[in-house]
This record gives sequence, structure tokens and C-alpha cells, in this order.
Amino acid sequence: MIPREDTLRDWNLVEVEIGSVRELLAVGQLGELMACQPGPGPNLVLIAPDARAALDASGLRYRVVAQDMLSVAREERRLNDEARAQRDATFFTAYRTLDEFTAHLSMLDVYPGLPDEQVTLFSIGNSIEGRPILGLRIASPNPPQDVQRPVFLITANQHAREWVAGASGMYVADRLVTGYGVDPAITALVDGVEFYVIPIVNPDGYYHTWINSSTRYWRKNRRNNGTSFGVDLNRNWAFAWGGPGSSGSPTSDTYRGTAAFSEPETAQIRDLILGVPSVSSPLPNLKAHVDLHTFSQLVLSPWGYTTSASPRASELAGLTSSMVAAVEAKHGSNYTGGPAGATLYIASGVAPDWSFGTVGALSWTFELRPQSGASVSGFSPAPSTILLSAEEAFEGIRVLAEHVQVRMRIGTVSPAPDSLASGLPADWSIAIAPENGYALDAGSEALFYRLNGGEWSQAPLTGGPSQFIATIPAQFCSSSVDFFVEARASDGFVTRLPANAPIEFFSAATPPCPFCLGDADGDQAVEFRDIISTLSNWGSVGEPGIAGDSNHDGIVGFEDILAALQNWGALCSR
Ligand code: 0X9
Ligand code: ZN
Repeated sequence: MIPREDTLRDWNLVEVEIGSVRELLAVGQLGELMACQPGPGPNLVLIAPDARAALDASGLRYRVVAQDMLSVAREERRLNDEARAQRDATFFTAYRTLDEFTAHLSMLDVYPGLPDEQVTLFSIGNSIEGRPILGLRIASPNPPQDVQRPVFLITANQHAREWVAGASGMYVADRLVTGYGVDPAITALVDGVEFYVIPIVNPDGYYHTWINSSTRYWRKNRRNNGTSFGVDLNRNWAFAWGGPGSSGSPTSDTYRGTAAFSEPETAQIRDLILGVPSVSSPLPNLKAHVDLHTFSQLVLSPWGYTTSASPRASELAGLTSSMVAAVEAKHGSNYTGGPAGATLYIASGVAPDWSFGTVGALSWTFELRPQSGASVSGFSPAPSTILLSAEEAFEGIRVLAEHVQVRMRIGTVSPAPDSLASGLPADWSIAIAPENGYALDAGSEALFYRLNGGEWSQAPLTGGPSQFIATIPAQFCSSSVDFFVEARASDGFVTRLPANAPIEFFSAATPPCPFCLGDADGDQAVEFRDIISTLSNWGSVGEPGIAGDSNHDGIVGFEDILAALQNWGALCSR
């Protein structure tokens, strides 16, 4: 049943000052919490005309933000219609209907100039009302080094009314498809990562928010619960399902459903993920998941279901702050990062807890713009916000997409030598740490070196399992050695230090050779002891820097003895 267009008439949007859990519960009875962060402090609540007296009687402090939500919704619609009508309108300069999303996905699927395998439009199955849940798989046919790539899932609009989220998800897909082969950084991302983007997880709910102004603020899917509608898809995932911060009451906006994955929308994403096997791990190959929501400008890692610390907490915290920094740098806005339960509020059965807790993927909830819903609902900031929000979200996703490609970190424990004593080997201490669930293919770690720009040779590292010694072999005087280190991960992917070796490499030089022929010890004078050492080494071959090899050809030959004899007594200076 679709509410009449004027159902929202005279509903008030009020900001209630909440000081206790009791007050929060009371306000939840009176109206619909519109805040992304219900909790202490000001909370936006939608109040029906007949509940206003009860609100007054409750003694709660509040101020009216909007007298008539119907006119707020209508005004949003009017502004969007204006934005749509602009001559230079693009997909991202106005809010778009479900049909427009479908059309845009189809357009990207056949985007000209890209190989067929690169972009695939897929449906994971139908929603409750029978709409296909569409996504794009974006992955180039050129995986670097021909290994299996990490899978990155981007989902949006589990919550129907959060329109900026779906638009931002679509923007990510759009950038990846249209930037390939044009922007080298995007090309590298699409070569290195297999992306799955599902911009509208909840098509029925999204459709519903477009029916008329009174349906604009629908959140859940459109499951018919008998006397009411909808399951909150972001309470329906199997990790910690049924716990605090989810409701067993079908009328609640955080209704968790009758069982974990009771809803086709969530169950089919689960099946998609579980169906992406990994060659190097028993778990599916999903390595990253970002679930887009609005609003409040937050970057939230697991756990959502508890305020207790998650596994890998410092790794998640480091990534959260890198993502926040990248998101903020794009347009100078403010985002807050942290674990979801501790930073925002506890919610059980949320998507990132499942993809992190069950599959082991690095997973985040992004709450996009605006920061607060001060004067409007917060779910339809001005259409000009869409692109800004999407561009910010993209930068956070980029950080994570770059991170999940890392199999191995190769670091220097001692600095790479830049000078070598002639005739002596030099040791260089290296640390190798696998990342993202990969392992070091033991024995694959090696030093590559070349003399005076010649051919590369290879020498194994010694030590291990995490700290190694690279030994740069002894060289003649006046030589230069270039070198780099590489190691292979369990999936076959080779990592090098420096990362783009052998285009870049380290270099070290031996001191210049002694100036005069016959000066076997290089002390700038040809003395009797030089003749003796030349004679005693006569016939030695290939020993770098050996005394007596005064022409530095790697052999102490007859001509070296002659040179020493001829120059005996000479003082050498440059
Ligand atoms: O409650 C949600 O599902 C998300 N907020 S929203 O306003 N978009 O509905 C937040 C989920 C993040 N996880 C936790 N807070 N636990
Ligand atoms: Zn949401």
C-alpha cells in the first residue's frame, strides 16, 4: 500500500535534546528517529501531528526544525527537478531514479573502447518485489603478473533514503570504467583489483522513496511483515545477528527480520561473495568491502555490534586514518574515523561485521555527506553535494584498493650501502613481512645485483624467517654495483624493493683504483712490497681487488709484474 502523497503533511521535524537512554527510548516511541547517531545530545525526530501533544507533555527539550515535512520533501524534489533540467546536467549533478541507475549501469557495461571482459553487468538475483539487484564487475584482462587479484566489494543504499550513497557507489564504478586507459592511477587500480560495485542493494526501497514526497524517507526493504513493511537490511547479516542495536519488532526502522539473511537482498550478496573462491586461502577472495551510507561524515571499521576491540584493531585504525586523511584532503571537509560500535553506536547484524568477521575482508561503513542534517532531513542535501561527496568517497576507496594489493612489505633494517670497500663483501639487513593474509614463498627472497651496468645476477638472502641479510659480493676498485631485493608471495606475486625495480634500484660504488700501475696496495707509491705482493699473487684469477692486479682486469698476470718493476720507485699523484 502506497501512502497518499500528503501523508507527511504537518509532520514536524524536531531536534530533541537527549540526556539518557530512557529519554532516547521515550522519543523512539513518539516519533521516528531520523538521526544517524541517536544518542546523547540533539537528535532529529520526525513527529506525526497527533504525537506533538505527547512530546510537549514528555518534558523533553526540543526545537522545531521543520513545521511540515511534506513541504520539505516537496522542496527537495523541486530543487532536484531544477538540477535535472540544467543543460549541462550529468548523472551526478542531480538525484537519479532507479530506472536511471539501471540505464547508467547498462551504459557503463558497453562503454566504448574497453575490452569485453573488463566490465560485466550482472544481477545477483531479485529483490522481494522482483526487481533485479544489479552490479558491475570491473576488472581488466591484464592482471599484473598474471595472479589472482584481490576482490573489492562496494555496496550502497541498503538504506533506501540515503540517496547520496547510491550516487557515490555509481560514481566509483563510473570513474573506474571511464578512467581506464586514460588516468594511469585508475588503470593500475583496475589492473590490480577486481571490483564489484552494487550501487542500489535495496531497489524496492529505493523505488519507494521516489513514489511521492510522503515516501521519501523510507529506510528498509519492502518485505510485507503482515501489518507493516520492511526489514532493515543492515541488521540482517549473519554476524552477531539479533544482538543489541537491532530490533525484533517489525514496525521498527531497525527491524532485523525473522532470521539472519532472511532477505533476498542480503542473502544474494552473501552468495556472490562466497562464490568468489581464492587460490591462496580457504576463504573467498574478498579482501575489501566498503558499504556506503549517509549521513554524518564518518569512516567506520568493525566492530559494529560491540564497543570491544576487534582483531587486527591497529591495522584497521591505521587504514581508517589514511582513508579519513584522503577523504578530507579532496575537498577539505571533516570526517571522523573509528570502530563503528565505539564511535557511532552499537548495531548488530551489519554488513561490514559479516564481511570482516566471517570472510576476513577489510571492511568499512562510510557515512557520507552531509555532516549534520541541521535544517533539512540530511537525506537530500543540495544536488551539488552529490559529486563532492562521491569524489571524497572515491579517495577513501582508492586508499583501501591500493592497500589490498600489497602482498609483502620489504623494508630496510640497515640503510642500503652506498659505498663498498674494494675487495670486500657488504651485508645489508632486510625485513620481509607478508600482508593481507598472504605468506612469503620461502626461498624466493633474493638479491639481484649487476656490476657496472652489466647483466643482473641473483644471490639468495640468508637468515629469515622475517629478517634477512643480503650480501653484496666483493667488487674491484672503481666499480659500481646496482642492486634490488625481491620476494614472492604464496600467490606467486613478486614484490620488489624499490617497488618498481629494476627500473629503479640502489647503487653503491667502490673507491677509485690506485693511480699508478704497479701500486699494488694503493698507497700512492710503487715500493718493493708492491712487487712482492704482485709476485706472490701471480696467477690469481677473478678475486676482486686483489693486490697486484694493477691493471684491474681480474687477473694478476705477467703484465702486472712488468708494470710494478717498470714503475718501481715512482711516486704517484693525480
Ligand atoms: O545504523 C546503520 O545501519 C548505519 N547508520 S545509518 O544512519 N546510515 O543507518 C550505521 C552502521 C554502522 N555500524 C554501527 N554503528 N554499528
Ligand atoms: Zn544507512
